Amino acid sequence: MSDCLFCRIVRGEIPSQKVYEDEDILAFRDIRPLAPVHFLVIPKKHIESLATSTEDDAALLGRLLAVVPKIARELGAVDGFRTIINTGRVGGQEVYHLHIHVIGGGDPLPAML
Ligand code: DGP
Repeated sequence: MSDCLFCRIVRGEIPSQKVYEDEDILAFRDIRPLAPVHFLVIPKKHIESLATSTEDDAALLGRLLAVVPKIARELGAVDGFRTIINTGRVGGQEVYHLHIHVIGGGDPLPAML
């Protein structure tokens, strides 16, 4: 998936404000932040969306979530945060490379439901 936007960010072809990186995972600030802290956590491997992930991705999916609290804390989202995974057309997914939004660091967010 060489022309995928987030794959290009992983490869450093498009600049990003990285907040975490390891062998399998990259996290960087969202270009259109909805709150003082808003970053995206992505697998370096191209997975189109949560809907196309498989059982084989289970450990990686777990790790994507597991790195969230530490990064959120480091960036100042100390009173909580919201995690969102938009999936597919109905889910409002814009970029088709799986990502977790992490949003916080400001006033309490409105209830979703
Ligand atoms: P969504 O697919 O709707 O879950 O959201 C995609 C998010 O990606 C959106 O909040 C804006 C962000 N985004 C889009 N293009 C770029 C980019 O080039 N750099 C960064 N850092 N974020 C981007």
